[in-house]
Amino acid sequence: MTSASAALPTIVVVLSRPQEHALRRLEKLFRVVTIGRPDASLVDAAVRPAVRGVASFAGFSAAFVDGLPRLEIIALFGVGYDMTAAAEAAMRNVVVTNTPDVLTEEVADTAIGLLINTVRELPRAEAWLRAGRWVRDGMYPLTPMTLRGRSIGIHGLGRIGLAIARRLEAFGLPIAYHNRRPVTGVGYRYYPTLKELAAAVDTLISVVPGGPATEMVVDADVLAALGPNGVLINIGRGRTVDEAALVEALANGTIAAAGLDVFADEPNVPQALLDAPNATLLPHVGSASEHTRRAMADLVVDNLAEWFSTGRPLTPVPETRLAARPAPSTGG
Ligand code: NAP
Ligand code: 8YV
Repeated sequence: MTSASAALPTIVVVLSRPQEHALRRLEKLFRVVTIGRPDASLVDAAVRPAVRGVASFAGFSAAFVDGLPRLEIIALFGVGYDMTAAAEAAMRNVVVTNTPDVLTEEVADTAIGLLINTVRELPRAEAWLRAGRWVRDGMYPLTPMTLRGRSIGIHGLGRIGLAIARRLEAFGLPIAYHNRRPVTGVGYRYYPTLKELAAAVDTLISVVPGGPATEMVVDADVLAALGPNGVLINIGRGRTVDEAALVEALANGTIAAAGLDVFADEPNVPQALLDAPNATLLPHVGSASEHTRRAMADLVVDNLAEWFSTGRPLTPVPETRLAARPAPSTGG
């Protein structure tokens, strides 16, 4: 360590996968210690008391916060922070930031692709071509489902839900939604319960945050309400859907098809879903372009930079919006 870098605030970078560009930026601004998972004991005991910030590409627990006594901020990679201890961090006056907005359009694009693939069976049609069946067996069969005439229900009309809705407006499809509260200034019909929304539409797109309030709320009742022409798209969090009920609904025709980007126990996908011909499955790639992942990583760095230069993080999560920066201290 040079004497110049010793004067910079110490931050820990928790990486689950390489983010070279963000790491290089962080190294210019901070004295960086890198660990592979959010476990404070992986930080040298002599360094732990000096750590003031964390850039986490892999979440964090309350024990992790407890293990870093001088911690001020954890900058998370990703907008969803359901698998983190944000509330516990807030109680310890530690700011938590996430990466909203910069991924909204990418995730909405992915949702539309997943919807079309699910309804028009495009991955299966391509597999037909690649397997030589176009030559051998002729045209791929006409798809029983179409987007034409469908009505859309958005479960979670937030940043991404709205971006999906705007795209589907251009497709000429009617849109309704369910949130805990109606959104002001939108013309889409609001349903106060998810079951009422599911009963009113035939295409349900779930994009709510994970957590206890949304755990398995897309259950057997909601799927039955969606009906035999029903399509479920989930691009929010896997645990929002009761996967066992979904498997049964796909097998017995309670709904027609599902398109899933997220699963309850990633990266493990239930065999019954892998075997279901009417399920279209993606490995959580909603935001996964180089462009958008770079923007997310930049926002992680920008949040830390702002905190340590102005005391005002750019995108704190609501739980920690009021956390305050301690009086400036010098060094370490
Ligand atoms: P957001 O702007 O906060 O929108 C979330 C929406 O969900 C809000 O409209 C909120 O409205 C609603 N909501 C929250 N809790 C609810 C509940 N219990 N019941 C019904 N509605 C509820 O968040 P966002 O930026 O759109 O992101 C949404 C989620 O998408 C993230 O949290 C993340 O889990 C997921 N995501 C997935 C990917 C991917 O790669 N697949 C990528 C990015 C994000 P009310 O508060 O009025 O209820
Ligand atoms: C990321 C996401 O895949 O932002 C989110 O909530 O689910 C995705 O953009 C993830 O957070 C980072 O691995």
